[in-house]
Amino acid sequence: MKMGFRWFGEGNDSIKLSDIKQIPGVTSIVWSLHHKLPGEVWETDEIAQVQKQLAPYEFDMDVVESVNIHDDIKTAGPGRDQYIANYIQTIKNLSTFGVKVICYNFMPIFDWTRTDLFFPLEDGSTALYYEKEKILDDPKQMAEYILSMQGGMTFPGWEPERMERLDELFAAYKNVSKEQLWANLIYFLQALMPTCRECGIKMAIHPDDPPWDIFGLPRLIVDEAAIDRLICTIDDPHNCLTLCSGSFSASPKNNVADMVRKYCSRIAFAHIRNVRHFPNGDFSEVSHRDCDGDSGILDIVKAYHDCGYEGYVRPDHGRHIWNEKCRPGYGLYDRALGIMYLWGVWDMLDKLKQAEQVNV
Ligand code: CS2
Ligand code: MN
Repeated sequence: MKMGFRWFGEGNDSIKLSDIKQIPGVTSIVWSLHHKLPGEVWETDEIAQVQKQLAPYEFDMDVVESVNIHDDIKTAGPGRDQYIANYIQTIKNLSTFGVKVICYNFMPIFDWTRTDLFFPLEDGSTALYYEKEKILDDPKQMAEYILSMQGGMTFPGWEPERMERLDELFAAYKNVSKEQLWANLIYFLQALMPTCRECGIKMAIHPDDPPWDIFGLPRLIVDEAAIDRLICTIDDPHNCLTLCSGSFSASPKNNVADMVRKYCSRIAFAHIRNVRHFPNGDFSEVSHRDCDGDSGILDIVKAYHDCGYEGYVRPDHGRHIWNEKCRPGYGLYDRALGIMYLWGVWDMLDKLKQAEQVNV
Protein backbone atom coordinates (compact mmCIF):
# COMPACT_ATOMS: atom_id res chain seq x y z
CA MET A 1 0.00 0.00 0.00
CA LYS A 2 1.09 3.56 -0.65
CA MET A 3 0.51 5.75 2.41
CA GLY A 4 -1.08 9.17 2.03
CA PHE A 5 -1.99 12.03 4.32
CA ARG A 6 -4.76 14.51 3.62
CA TRP A 7 -3.52 18.07 3.67
CA PHE A 8 -5.73 21.10 3.12
CA GLY A 9 -3.13 23.40 1.59
CA GLU A 10 -0.91 26.25 2.59
CA GLY A 11 -2.76 28.85 4.65
CA ASN A 12 -5.71 26.48 5.04
CA ASP A 13 -4.14 23.81 7.26
CA SER A 14 -2.39 24.19 10.60
CA ILE A 15 -0.22 21.19 9.76
CA LYS A 16 3.07 21.73 7.97
CA LEU A 17 4.39 19.54 5.20
CA SER A 18 7.65 19.30 7.14
CA ASP A 19 5.69 17.69 10.02
CA ILE A 20 3.98 15.23 7.70
CA LYS A 21 7.39 14.32 6.30
CA GLN A 22 8.36 12.99 9.73
CA ILE A 23 5.53 10.44 9.83
CA PRO A 24 7.12 7.17 8.71
CA GLY A 25 6.25 5.92 5.27
CA VAL A 26 4.05 8.76 3.98
CA THR A 27 4.70 9.24 0.27
CA SER A 28 1.51 10.89 -1.03
CA ILE A 29 -0.15 14.12 -0.10
CA VAL A 30 -3.87 13.82 -0.65
CA TRP A 31 -4.70 17.32 -1.78
CA SER A 32 -7.33 19.53 -3.31
CA LEU A 33 -7.91 23.10 -4.43
CA HIS A 34 -10.17 23.99 -1.54
CA HIS A 35 -10.97 27.46 -2.77
CA LYS A 36 -12.67 26.13 -5.88
CA LEU A 37 -16.44 25.88 -5.95
CA PRO A 38 -18.09 22.77 -7.39
CA GLY A 39 -18.28 23.14 -11.15
CA GLU A 40 -15.25 25.38 -11.68
CA VAL A 41 -12.36 24.29 -13.90
CA TRP A 42 -9.09 23.75 -12.03
CA GLU A 43 -6.53 25.73 -13.96
CA THR A 44 -3.03 24.45 -14.57
CA ASP A 45 -1.33 27.41 -12.89
CA GLU A 46 -3.31 26.71 -9.70
CA ILE A 47 -2.34 23.03 -9.79
CA ALA A 48 1.28 24.00 -10.46
CA GLN A 49 1.37 25.96 -7.21
CA VAL A 50 0.57 22.84 -5.21
CA GLN A 51 3.15 20.87 -7.15
CA LYS A 52 5.73 23.50 -6.23
CA GLN A 53 4.83 23.27 -2.53
CA LEU A 54 5.13 19.46 -2.45
CA ALA A 55 8.32 19.16 -4.51
CA PRO A 56 10.88 19.98 -1.78
CA TYR A 57 9.49 17.14 0.33
CA GLU A 58 9.33 14.66 -2.55
CA PHE A 59 5.68 13.92 -1.88
CA ASP A 60 3.68 12.79 -4.89
CA MET A 61 0.37 14.45 -5.80
CA ASP A 62 -1.18 11.29 -7.28
CA VAL A 63 -4.46 11.48 -5.34
CA VAL A 64 -6.88 14.39 -5.31
CA GLU A 65 -9.71 14.47 -2.77
CA SER A 66 -12.08 15.99 -3.78
CA VAL A 67 -13.08 17.51 -7.08
CA ASN A 68 -16.61 18.27 -5.95
CA ILE A 69 -19.53 17.84 -8.26
CA HIS A 70 -21.98 20.59 -9.07
CA ASP A 71 -25.56 20.04 -7.92
CA ASP A 72 -26.77 20.47 -11.52
CA ILE A 73 -24.94 17.24 -12.39
CA LYS A 74 -26.57 15.42 -9.47
CA THR A 75 -30.05 16.79 -10.21
CA ALA A 76 -29.81 16.86 -14.04
CA GLY A 77 -30.27 20.62 -13.80
CA PRO A 78 -29.88 23.04 -16.71
CA GLY A 79 -26.11 23.47 -16.38
CA ARG A 80 -25.33 19.75 -16.28
CA ASP A 81 -23.57 19.34 -19.62
CA GLN A 82 -21.50 22.49 -19.18
CA TYR A 83 -20.42 21.38 -15.70
CA ILE A 84 -19.53 17.94 -17.04
CA ALA A 85 -17.43 19.61 -19.76
CA ASN A 86 -15.68 21.63 -17.02
CA TYR A 87 -15.04 18.45 -15.03
CA ILE A 88 -13.51 16.80 -18.11
CA GLN A 89 -11.23 19.79 -18.58
CA THR A 90 -10.19 19.53 -14.93
CA ILE A 91 -9.35 15.83 -15.42
CA LYS A 92 -7.20 16.72 -18.42
CA ASN A 93 -5.42 19.46 -16.50
CA LEU A 94 -4.81 17.17 -13.52
CA SER A 95 -3.41 14.44 -15.73
CA THR A 96 -0.64 16.71 -16.99
CA PHE A 97 0.65 16.73 -13.39
CA GLY A 98 0.58 12.95 -13.13
CA VAL A 99 -2.57 12.71 -10.99
CA LYS A 100 -3.82 9.13 -10.99
CA VAL A 101 -6.88 9.05 -8.73
CA ILE A 102 -9.77 11.45 -8.15
CA CYS A 103 -11.78 10.77 -5.01
CA TYR A 104 -15.29 12.23 -5.30
CA ASN A 105 -18.72 11.62 -3.89
CA PHE A 106 -22.27 11.82 -5.17
CA MET A 107 -24.04 12.76 -1.95
CA PRO A 108 -26.96 15.16 -2.35
CA ILE A 109 -26.38 18.53 -0.66
CA PHE A 110 -24.46 17.33 2.38
CA ASP A 111 -21.12 15.53 2.39
CA TRP A 112 -20.15 13.70 5.62
CA THR A 113 -22.68 14.44 8.33
CA ARG A 114 -22.09 14.51 12.08
CA THR A 115 -24.03 16.09 14.91
CA ASP A 116 -21.10 16.73 17.24
CA LEU A 117 -17.61 17.49 15.97
CA PHE A 118 -15.95 17.41 19.40
CA PHE A 119 -17.69 14.62 21.32
CA PRO A 120 -15.78 13.78 24.52
CA LEU A 121 -14.44 10.22 24.75
CA GLU A 122 -13.59 8.49 28.07
CA ASP A 123 -9.87 9.17 27.71
CA GLY A 124 -10.27 12.96 27.53
CA SER A 125 -9.89 13.21 23.76
CA THR A 126 -12.74 14.28 21.46
CA ALA A 127 -13.99 12.87 18.17
CA LEU A 128 -16.71 13.21 15.55
CA TYR A 129 -20.07 11.81 16.63
CA TYR A 130 -23.42 11.06 15.01
CA GLU A 131 -26.62 11.18 17.00
CA LYS A 132 -29.42 9.68 14.95
CA GLU A 133 -32.23 11.56 16.70
CA LYS A 134 -30.79 14.94 15.81
CA ILE A 135 -30.90 14.25 12.09
CA LEU A 136 -34.67 14.00 12.19
CA ASP A 137 -35.01 17.74 12.76
CA ASP A 138 -33.92 20.74 10.85
CA PRO A 139 -31.15 20.50 8.20
CA LYS A 140 -30.57 24.24 8.52
CA GLN A 141 -29.84 23.96 12.20
CA MET A 142 -27.34 21.21 11.51
CA ALA A 143 -25.66 23.19 8.70
CA GLU A 144 -25.46 26.23 10.98
CA TYR A 145 -23.82 24.15 13.70
CA ILE A 146 -21.25 22.71 11.27
CA LEU A 147 -20.46 26.10 9.78
CA SER A 148 -20.13 27.62 13.27
CA MET A 149 -17.29 25.16 13.92
CA GLN A 150 -15.29 26.18 10.84
CA GLY A 151 -13.30 28.96 12.47
CA GLY A 152 -12.05 30.30 9.14
CA MET A 153 -11.17 26.89 7.69
CA THR A 154 -12.83 25.30 4.67
CA PHE A 155 -14.84 22.11 5.16
CA PRO A 156 -15.08 20.37 1.79
CA GLY A 157 -18.71 19.72 0.90
CA TRP A 158 -19.89 22.41 3.34
CA GLU A 159 -19.22 25.48 1.23
CA PRO A 160 -20.96 28.44 2.94
CA GLU A 161 -22.03 29.63 -0.53
CA ARG A 162 -24.05 26.43 -0.92
CA MET A 163 -25.27 26.24 2.65
CA GLU A 164 -26.78 29.72 2.28
CA ARG A 165 -28.97 28.37 -0.51
CA LEU A 166 -30.35 25.35 1.33
CA ASP A 167 -34.01 26.07 0.47
CA GLU A 168 -33.14 26.34 -3.20
CA LEU A 169 -31.05 23.16 -3.06
CA PHE A 170 -33.74 21.16 -1.28
CA ALA A 171 -36.22 22.38 -3.93
CA ALA A 172 -33.86 21.23 -6.70
CA TYR A 173 -33.63 17.74 -5.17
CA LYS A 174 -37.35 17.50 -4.43
CA ASN A 175 -38.15 15.55 -7.56
CA VAL A 176 -34.93 13.56 -7.69
CA SER A 177 -35.78 10.02 -6.67
CA LYS A 178 -33.12 7.46 -5.82
CA GLU A 179 -33.47 5.95 -9.30
CA GLN A 180 -33.03 9.35 -10.93
CA LEU A 181 -29.98 10.03 -8.84
CA TRP A 182 -28.55 6.71 -10.04
CA ALA A 183 -29.28 7.66 -13.64
CA ASN A 184 -27.54 11.02 -13.12
CA LEU A 185 -24.47 9.35 -11.63
CA ILE A 186 -24.23 6.92 -14.53
CA TYR A 187 -24.71 9.71 -17.08
CA PHE A 188 -21.88 11.66 -15.45
CA LEU A 189 -19.47 8.71 -15.31
CA GLN A 190 -20.24 7.58 -18.84
CA ALA A 191 -19.39 11.04 -20.10
CA LEU A 192 -16.06 10.99 -18.21
CA MET A 193 -14.81 7.50 -18.99
CA PRO A 194 -13.23 8.18 -22.43
CA THR A 195 -11.17 11.03 -20.93
CA CYS A 196 -10.24 8.90 -17.90
CA ARG A 197 -8.99 6.18 -20.24
CA GLU A 198 -7.00 8.65 -22.28
CA CYS A 199 -5.50 10.30 -19.21
CA GLY A 200 -5.05 7.19 -17.07
CA ILE A 201 -7.11 8.68 -14.23
CA LYS A 202 -9.33 6.58 -12.00
CA MET A 203 -12.57 8.05 -10.67
CA ALA A 204 -12.90 6.66 -7.14
CA ILE A 205 -16.29 7.27 -5.57
CA HIS A 206 -16.46 7.82 -1.83
CA PRO A 207 -19.41 6.15 -0.08
CA ASP A 208 -22.18 8.19 1.45
CA ASP A 209 -21.41 9.03 5.03
CA PRO A 210 -23.43 7.91 6.92
CA PRO A 211 -24.64 5.17 4.57
CA TRP A 212 -28.39 5.87 4.74
CA ASP A 213 -30.83 8.56 3.62
CA ILE A 214 -30.84 11.74 5.69
CA PHE A 215 -33.33 14.60 5.77
CA GLY A 216 -35.34 12.80 3.10
CA LEU A 217 -32.44 13.00 0.61
CA PRO A 218 -31.62 9.78 -1.22
CA ARG A 219 -28.16 8.33 -0.76
CA LEU A 220 -26.72 5.78 -3.15
CA ILE A 221 -23.36 4.31 -2.18
CA VAL A 222 -24.39 2.64 1.03
CA ASP A 223 -23.75 -1.11 0.75
CA GLU A 224 -22.53 -4.03 -1.35
CA ALA A 225 -25.58 -4.06 -3.59
CA ALA A 226 -24.89 -0.44 -4.53
CA ILE A 227 -21.23 -1.13 -5.30
CA ASP A 228 -22.25 -4.11 -7.45
CA ARG A 229 -24.64 -1.90 -9.36
CA LEU A 230 -22.08 0.85 -9.87
CA ILE A 231 -19.21 -1.27 -11.07
CA CYS A 232 -21.31 -3.62 -13.20
CA THR A 233 -23.17 -0.79 -14.93
CA ILE A 234 -19.88 0.81 -15.93
CA ASP A 235 -17.49 -2.08 -16.01
CA ASP A 236 -14.37 -0.06 -16.70
CA PRO A 237 -11.14 -0.21 -14.66
CA HIS A 238 -11.31 3.59 -14.41
CA ASN A 239 -14.63 3.44 -12.59
CA CYS A 240 -13.32 2.71 -9.10
CA LEU A 241 -13.98 3.02 -5.40
CA THR A 242 -12.62 4.97 -2.48
CA LEU A 243 -13.38 2.29 0.07
CA CYS A 244 -13.97 4.27 3.24
CA SER A 245 -14.11 1.82 6.11
CA GLY A 246 -15.54 4.35 8.56
CA SER A 247 -18.36 5.41 6.25
CA PHE A 248 -19.48 1.89 5.37
CA SER A 249 -19.05 0.46 8.84
CA ALA A 250 -21.26 3.15 10.38
CA SER A 251 -23.92 0.64 9.37
CA PRO A 252 -23.42 -2.63 11.26
CA LYS A 253 -24.86 -4.44 8.22
CA ASN A 254 -21.72 -3.72 6.17
CA ASN A 255 -18.68 -5.94 6.56
CA VAL A 256 -15.81 -3.87 5.20
CA ALA A 257 -13.21 -6.67 5.18
CA ASP A 258 -15.55 -8.72 2.96
CA MET A 259 -15.94 -5.72 0.67
CA VAL A 260 -12.18 -5.36 0.38
CA ARG A 261 -11.83 -8.99 -0.69
CA LYS A 262 -14.68 -8.74 -3.17
CA TYR A 263 -13.74 -5.45 -4.84
CA CYS A 264 -9.99 -5.18 -4.34
CA SER A 265 -9.14 -4.78 -8.02
CA ARG A 266 -11.50 -1.80 -8.23
CA ILE A 267 -10.34 -0.04 -5.06
CA ALA A 268 -8.13 2.85 -6.10
CA PHE A 269 -8.01 4.50 -2.70
CA ALA A 270 -8.62 3.21 0.82
CA HIS A 271 -9.74 5.33 3.77
CA ILE A 272 -9.09 3.46 7.00
CA ARG A 273 -10.94 4.57 10.10
CA ASN A 274 -12.63 2.94 13.06
CA VAL A 275 -16.16 3.52 14.35
CA ARG A 276 -17.94 2.45 17.54
CA HIS A 277 -21.68 1.68 17.37
CA PHE A 278 -24.24 2.30 20.04
CA PRO A 279 -27.38 0.16 20.24
CA ASN A 280 -29.69 3.09 19.32
CA GLY A 281 -27.89 3.67 16.00
CA ASP A 282 -25.62 6.49 17.15
CA PHE A 283 -21.95 6.13 16.39
CA SER A 284 -18.68 7.67 17.44
CA GLU A 285 -15.34 7.79 15.72
CA VAL A 286 -12.52 6.26 17.76
CA SER A 287 -8.82 5.49 17.48
CA HIS A 288 -7.57 3.17 14.76
CA ARG A 289 -6.88 0.42 17.29
CA ASP A 290 -9.07 -2.57 16.42
CA CYS A 291 -10.50 -3.15 19.89
CA ASP A 292 -11.56 0.49 20.31
CA GLY A 293 -14.30 0.19 17.71
CA ASP A 294 -16.44 -2.13 15.60
CA SER A 295 -15.10 -1.61 12.07
CA GLY A 296 -12.77 -4.62 12.20
CA ILE A 297 -9.55 -2.76 11.41
CA LEU A 298 -7.35 -5.86 11.72
CA ASP A 299 -9.56 -7.87 9.37
CA ILE A 300 -9.65 -4.96 6.93
CA VAL A 301 -5.88 -4.51 6.84
CA LYS A 302 -5.40 -8.26 6.52
CA ALA A 303 -7.86 -8.35 3.63
CA TYR A 304 -5.88 -5.66 1.79
CA HIS A 305 -2.66 -7.50 2.49
CA ASP A 306 -4.01 -10.88 1.36
CA CYS A 307 -5.19 -9.27 -1.88
CA GLY A 308 -1.75 -7.76 -2.52
CA TYR A 309 -3.22 -4.24 -2.49
CA GLU A 310 -0.83 -1.73 -4.05
CA GLY A 311 -3.13 1.27 -4.15
CA TYR A 312 -3.27 4.42 -2.04
CA VAL A 313 -4.34 4.45 1.59
CA ARG A 314 -4.87 7.16 4.14
CA PRO A 315 -5.96 7.17 7.72
CA ASP A 316 -9.31 8.91 7.54
CA HIS A 317 -10.35 10.98 10.52
CA GLY A 318 -8.52 10.93 13.81
CA ARG A 319 -9.52 12.01 17.29
CA HIS A 320 -8.40 15.35 18.67
CA ILE A 321 -5.74 14.61 21.26
CA TRP A 322 -3.09 16.38 23.33
CA ASN A 323 -5.05 19.67 23.09
CA GLU A 324 -4.31 20.00 19.43
CA LYS A 325 -6.18 22.85 17.76
CA CYS A 326 -7.13 21.47 14.38
CA ARG A 327 -9.80 20.98 11.78
CA PRO A 328 -12.33 18.42 13.08
CA GLY A 329 -11.11 14.91 12.30
CA TYR A 330 -7.93 16.16 10.68
CA GLY A 331 -5.34 16.73 13.38
CA LEU A 332 -1.74 15.66 13.03
CA TYR A 333 -1.30 13.53 16.13
CA ASP A 334 -4.03 10.92 16.01
CA ARG A 335 -3.75 10.44 12.28
CA ALA A 336 -0.02 9.88 12.72
CA LEU A 337 -0.78 7.31 15.43
CA GLY A 338 -3.26 5.70 13.04
CA ILE A 339 -0.61 5.45 10.35
CA MET A 340 1.81 3.78 12.73
CA TYR A 341 -0.87 1.27 13.74
CA LEU A 342 -1.57 0.47 10.09
CA TRP A 343 2.13 0.05 9.33
CA GLY A 344 2.57 -2.11 12.41
CA VAL A 345 -0.05 -4.56 11.23
CA TRP A 346 1.09 -4.38 7.59
CA ASP A 347 4.79 -4.91 8.32
CA MET A 348 4.02 -7.89 10.52
CA LEU A 349 1.85 -9.41 7.79
CA ASP A 350 4.70 -8.86 5.31
CA LYS A 351 7.08 -10.62 7.66
CA LEU A 352 4.79 -13.58 8.17
CA LYS A 353 4.30 -13.92 4.44
CA GLN A 354 8.03 -13.87 3.80
CA ALA A 355 8.54 -16.54 6.46
CA GLU A 356 5.84 -18.66 4.83
CA GLN A 357 7.53 -18.34 1.45
CA VAL A 358 10.88 -19.42 2.91
CA ASN A 359 9.25 -22.47 4.49
CA VAL A 360 7.72 -23.83 1.29
C1 CS2 B 1 -13.95 12.50 3.90
C2 CS2 B 1 -15.05 12.88 2.94
O1 CS2 B 1 -13.71 13.83 5.76
C3 CS2 B 1 -14.32 12.90 5.27
O2 CS2 B 1 -15.22 12.27 5.80
O3 CS2 B 1 -13.69 11.15 3.87
O4 CS2 B 1 -15.51 14.15 3.22
C4 CS2 B 1 -14.52 12.82 1.55
O5 CS2 B 1 -13.44 13.70 1.44
C5 CS2 B 1 -15.50 13.21 0.47
O6 CS2 B 1 -16.72 12.63 0.67
C6 CS2 B 1 -14.93 12.82 -0.86
O7 CS2 B 1 -15.58 13.49 -1.84
MN1 MN C 1 -13.64 8.72 4.11
